[in-house]
Amino acid sequence: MIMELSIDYSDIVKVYRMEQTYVMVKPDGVQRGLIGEIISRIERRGLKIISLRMNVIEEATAKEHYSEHETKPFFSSLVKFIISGPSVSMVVAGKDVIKIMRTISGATNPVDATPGTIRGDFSLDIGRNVIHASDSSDAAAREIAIHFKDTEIWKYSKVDEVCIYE
Ligand code: IDP
Ligand code: MG
Repeated sequence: MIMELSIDYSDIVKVYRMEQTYVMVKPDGVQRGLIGEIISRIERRGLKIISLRMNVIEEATAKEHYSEHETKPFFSSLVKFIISGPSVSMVVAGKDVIKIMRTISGATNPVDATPGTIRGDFSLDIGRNVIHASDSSDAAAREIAIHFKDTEIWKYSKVDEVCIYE
C-alpha cells in the first residue's frame, strides 16, 4: 500500500525576524578537528550559515576584535593565539541567534561550562576554549563588520525555514 503524505505550505507567506551573529572556530578548534562538529551543532539547531571563511586573522584585526580587553593582562597572549594559525569565521543567522550561540558555546571559562555546550564538551582551559560568539547585538554588528564585507554575506532563504519557524 502506498501512503501519500504531503504538507502544502504554498499558501503560507512568512516573514522571519532573523538576527545575525559572528562566530569563530578559534585556532585550537581548527587544530583539534572540531570545525565539522561545531558547524554541525549550529546547523542541526536550525540556524543558517550566511557566510563562512577560513583564514589567519591579521594582528590589527584581532586587536580590533578584542579591543574591549585591551587593558587586561591576557590581551597580548589572546591576540597572539588568535593569529597563530587558521581559524574559521562565520556569520550565522536565525531567531535570537546571538543568545542561542552564546548558550550553545557555553561559559567563557570551561570549568563553568555545562556539558552539552561546545566549551563544556571540548575544552578545559579559558585561553583554549575553541569558539567565539558575539555577546550582544552591538558586538555582533561590530564584529561582523570587522571580519566580513557586505558583499560576502548571503541573504538567502532556506527551504526548511517554513518548518523551523512558527
Ligand atoms: P567570551 O569569549 O566568552 O566572550 P570574553 O570575556 O569576551 O569571553 O573573553 C574573550 C576571550 O579571552 C575568552 O574566550 C578567552 O579565550 C580569553 N580570556 C578571557 N578571560 C581570560 C583570562 O582570565 N585568562 C586568559 N584568557 C582569558
Ligand atoms: Mg566576549
